[in-house]
Amino acid sequence: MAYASEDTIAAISTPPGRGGIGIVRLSGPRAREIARTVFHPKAKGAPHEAPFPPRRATLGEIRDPQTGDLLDEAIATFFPGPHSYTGEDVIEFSCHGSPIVLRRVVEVLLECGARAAGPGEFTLRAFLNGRIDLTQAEAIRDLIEAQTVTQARVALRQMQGSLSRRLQPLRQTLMDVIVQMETAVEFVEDDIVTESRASLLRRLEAVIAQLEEIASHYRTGRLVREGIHIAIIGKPNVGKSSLFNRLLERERAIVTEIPGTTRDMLIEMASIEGIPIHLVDTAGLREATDRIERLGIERSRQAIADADLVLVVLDGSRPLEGEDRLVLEETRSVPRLIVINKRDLPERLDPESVRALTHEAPICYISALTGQGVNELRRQILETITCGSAFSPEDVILTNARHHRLIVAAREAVLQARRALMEGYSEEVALVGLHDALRNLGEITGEVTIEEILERIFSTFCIGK
Ligand SMILES: Nc1nc2c(ncn2[C@@H]2O[C@H](COP(=O)(O)OP(=O)(O)O)[C@@H](O)[C@H]2O)c(=O)[nH]1
Ligand SMILES: [Mg+2]
Repeated sequence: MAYASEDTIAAISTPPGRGGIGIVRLSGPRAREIARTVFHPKAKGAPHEAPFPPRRATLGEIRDPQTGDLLDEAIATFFPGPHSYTGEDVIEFSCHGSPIVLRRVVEVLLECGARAAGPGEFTLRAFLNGRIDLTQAEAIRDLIEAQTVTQARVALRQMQGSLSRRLQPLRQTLMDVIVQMETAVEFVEDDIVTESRASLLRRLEAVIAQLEEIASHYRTGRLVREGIHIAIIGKPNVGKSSLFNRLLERERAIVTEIPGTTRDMLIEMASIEGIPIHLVDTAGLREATDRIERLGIERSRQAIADADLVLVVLDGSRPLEGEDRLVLEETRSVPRLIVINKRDLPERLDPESVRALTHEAPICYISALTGQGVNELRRQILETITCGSAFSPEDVILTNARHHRLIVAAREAVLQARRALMEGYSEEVALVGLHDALRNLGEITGEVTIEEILERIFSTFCIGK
């Protein structure tokens, strides 16, 4: 796609704050010309007017061309289009990482005719210039925002085109089938048409199966991307905060033998096999004795309502009590795991009494104090949230709700086309569905672009990317 932007954009590309290095990026037709007015190579004999050597670091001074003031000593690198990130001429200034310096540098670039880049505008240009497709652009944002190693890995693979590569043959098949059918419409010869319908149907069925396969990744894909909320619930003193700390692998919550120690809700990020876990420690659920505790308990109820999974903690060293029954009652209708804690102490909790009240919920025995059984609990959590399907985050190719919606829509459209063919409607009817499917798939990679989509996607980027 040929795209010629008229203006040259500039922005700080490194995060806000102080650091060893801060990068200012300049992209567009006037990048070199603007850079020349502010940047003065230090090397003797370097002709000031000469263009920057491509892809080579040049040490120099950045000066305000109006006043001659020295702003910073920096390294400039020139990436000539079209083989640059944006596909245009790009200059990157590696300055000292001071927000004051970087802001000043951008200011003089703007004074020299550059325009301040909007969020994601460099990547938008990369897309418009055909350097990357939309799934890759979105993956760049996901990579930047990744909070776990797995999220980063999945984003990296998508950035390298894993999803686009899977979709390409499907688009090709749809196009082939469309061409065949358009031809059939042109040359109406009954024998040939009925002959090829069977084989066209087979091809469409293969496409439907593949779309279903890709869509099925979304369950785990969404887990990898968004993670899940797990609340730890139980009466006071059963060891909720101890378990919270165990799962976080640090002493985050205060643990004491005094019932009611945890009053407010604590939320921290943990991860199991690369799935981000938003873990919530709560005040004990019981008939409250004071006002603060009552408020804490209110929040615990909220946490139960908000959680994707609840860990119901019971004290294995004591018989089941009324307060435990209350907890089991309150968590009755949410997905839950029963965790029987204090395994290191003599067992006084009758498993049958628990079973009778919990039905199907899996039971794990642990000691939050010694760590015994905690890995098994992690495994059980993973199995519960992935519904027992073998989970390998490495294979996830679909994490994005937009992609998922379009793949489901494409599948629907192909199904409709197939139905039309099977029920003996004319090719024209089936063609409508196939064109719809193709358009949906095209929207994923951006081959069919709609202004609104672009705006929505790129506005979620940070400035300078
Ligand atoms: N023996 C033993 N004591 C534990 C275990 N887990 C927690 N405790 C103790 O039980 C008390 C209450 O623990 P805490 O985590 O604060 O419980 P919470 O009120 O449910 O948050 C503390 O004295 C802990 O040291 C365990 O697995 N074994
Ligand atoms: Mg606690």
